[in-house]
Amino acid sequence: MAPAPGGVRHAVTVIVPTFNESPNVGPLVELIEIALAGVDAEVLFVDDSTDDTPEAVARAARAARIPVRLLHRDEPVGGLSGAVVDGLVASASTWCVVMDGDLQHPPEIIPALLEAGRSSGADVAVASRYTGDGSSVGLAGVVRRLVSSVSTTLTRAMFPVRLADCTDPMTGFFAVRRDALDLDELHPRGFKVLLEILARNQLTVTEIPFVFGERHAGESKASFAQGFQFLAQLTSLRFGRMSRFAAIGVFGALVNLTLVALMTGLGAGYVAAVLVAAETTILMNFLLQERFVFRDLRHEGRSTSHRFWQSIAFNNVDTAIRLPIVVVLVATLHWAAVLATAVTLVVAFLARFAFLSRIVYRPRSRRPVAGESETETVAVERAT
Ligand SMILES: Nc1nc2c(ncn2[C@@H]2O[C@H](COP(=O)(O)OP(=O)(O)OP(=O)(O)O)[C@@H](O)[C@H]2O)c(=O)[nH]1
Ligand SMILES: [Mg+2]
Repeated sequence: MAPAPGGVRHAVTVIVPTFNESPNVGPLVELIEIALAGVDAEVLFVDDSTDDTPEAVARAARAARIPVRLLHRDEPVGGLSGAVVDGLVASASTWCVVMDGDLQHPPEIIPALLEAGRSSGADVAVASRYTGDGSSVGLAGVVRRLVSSVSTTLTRAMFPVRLADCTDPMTGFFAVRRDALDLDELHPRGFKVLLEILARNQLTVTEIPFVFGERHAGESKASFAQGFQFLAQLTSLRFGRMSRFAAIGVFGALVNLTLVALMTGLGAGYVAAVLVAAETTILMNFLLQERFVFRDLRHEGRSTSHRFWQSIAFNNVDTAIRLPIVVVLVATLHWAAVLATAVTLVVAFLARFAFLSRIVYRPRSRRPVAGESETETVAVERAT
């Protein structure tokens, strides 16, 4: 992964994702500077703000002795998580510390966090609200604290191995050994970047407790939408593409049967109804899988019309093969028609998923993720 153009290799980069945190930037930089006195460190703000946060960062950079950089993203891909990953890409340091920009994460414990990582030899040192003396007291309201602890328990239950040593996979405060990460593997979205990192990489974890404080100034960006995004992230991390593909397959099968029932009910011929229903479902499934299953791979593979005709051809061949097999299973082996249909559908489902993943949506070449961020970083370097 390429370091930021002109970026200097430090021992530590403190990555701070910011969205409209203007009043918090100055106080935060002052506290980080005190905490990291004598350490070869830089602060990197990865900013998607629409307010004057970039100016606040420029002011703080002039006042500080510690190097302060700004990576402002005009196109904020992946929200908070995307910002953190872009920060990791733009850092050349051995250790990256990730923390919020609103002072809910106390900068004074950064040295202890780094020391925990270094002395244990772990890849990630997590500042946890749920170990030892840690606490989430700064989360506004009982409901948010409850949601946080319930979703943490649920998440750990879903990843019993990868999260075995991490009591707080939802924290936004951690230090990571930059070389231990495969950034190309991450699909950053939403708020939970540590979960994405730990679920997709085989990493060793150590923890220290911390008290999640109250927001210093500015407004919270936490919302219901993020709650849904979190559930989508969790499902996707745990069950992957295949579960979304299966959901669309089941939905398609229901639409198919409903259409057959409707058309034959209205007096259409059986064969015509089956054919119209099959073609409609094939078309609908293509549109749904483009949007919900293979969205991230669309631009890396072949053209839309190529994908369309490959999918249509495959599904029609699939239908043409499946029907005679059902007839054979029923007529010669005396299987029930429903069982024979179900078995061929399951086999066809697995074959179709393999075909789509391996052929239709196969990337033509591995795109270097660093490319995008390098452009953005250049813009930033000018801004600071
Ligand atoms: N770059 C970037 N930063 C973001 C985005 N959304 C939130 N942030 C930053 O991520 C950090 C965490 O967001 P907060 O709104 O404080 O979320 P929270 O701490 O769960 O919520 P509060 O307890 O209400 O503060 C802050 O520094 C935000 O400015 C985003 O879309 N892009
Ligand atoms: Mg906050």
